[in-house]
Amino acid sequence: MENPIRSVEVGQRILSKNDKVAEELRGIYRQNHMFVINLMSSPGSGKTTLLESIVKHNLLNFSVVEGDLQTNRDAERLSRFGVNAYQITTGEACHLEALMVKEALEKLHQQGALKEFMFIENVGNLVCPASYDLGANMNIVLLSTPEGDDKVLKYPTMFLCADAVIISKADLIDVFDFKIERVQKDLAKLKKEIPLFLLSSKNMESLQEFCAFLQQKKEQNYVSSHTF
Ligand SMILES: Nc1nc2c(ncn2[C@@H]2O[C@H](COP(=O)(O)OP(=O)(O)O)[C@@H](O)[C@H]2O)c(=O)[nH]1
Ligand SMILES: [Mg+2]
Repeated sequence: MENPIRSVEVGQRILSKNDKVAEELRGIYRQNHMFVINLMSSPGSGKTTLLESIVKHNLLNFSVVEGDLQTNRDAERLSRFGVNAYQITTGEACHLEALMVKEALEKLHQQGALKEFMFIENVGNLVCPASYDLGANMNIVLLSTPEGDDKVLKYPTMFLCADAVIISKADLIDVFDFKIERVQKDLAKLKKEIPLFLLSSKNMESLQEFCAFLQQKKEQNYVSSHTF
C-alpha cells in the first residue's frame, strides 16, 4: 500500500501564535509612539536595580511590565518610586509571552499609565525568553560580573537575540576577575557588531550613557531585526 504520509517543504517560516501577537504589539507600540525594551538576564543580575537607578536619577520617563514566576516584589520596588508598574506572574512559565504583554499593555493603557518608554523585565534566565518575541524595539541582555565572563558562548541563543548587551555590576569587575575582552571576543563570534555597555548602579555616568543610547535609538525609530 502506498504510504499516505506526504511531506511538504515549506519555504517560508510559519508564524506561531506568539509571533502574530508580537507583530500586533509592534503596531500598538508604533501607534502610541512608545519605545519598548525587553530586558533579559539571569535572576539577580541587576535588571530591577537598573530601572530603579534610572528613575532615581530621573533619566527616562517610563512604565514597566514585570515578569516573575511568583510575587509582586519587583513591581512594588518600582511603584515605590512612582513608576507605573504592572506585574505578570507566570506561575511555572520561565518566560513572558506576547499575549501576556498585550494584556499588561491594555491594563496600563486603561490606567492612562503608558509612557514614551516601556521596559519589560523578563523572567530571569538565559534560556527560555530568547525564544519568545515580545515585539520590543530592542532586546537587551544583561550579564553581571559575578556570573562570569564565559557566558556568551554558553548561552548563544540569548546573546544572538540581543540588540545590545550590558555588563552589569561593573563596580565588581576586579573582585570577580571578569575579563571584558573575553565577552567582546565571544560576542564578535556571534555577531559582527553589537553595542556593549559597562554599567554599575553606583556609577551615574554609565547610567547616563546607556539612557542617552536608548533616547538616540528611539529618535531613530529603531526596531530590532531579530527573528525569534
Ligand atoms: N555591586 C552592585 N550590586 C548590584 C548592582 N546592580 C544590582 N546589584 C545588586 O544585585 C542584587 C540583585 O539585583 P536585582 O536588581 O534584584 O536583580 P534582577 O533579579 O535582575 O532584577 C541586589 O542585591 C542588588 O543590590 C550593581 O551595579 N553593583
Ligand atoms: Mg528583578
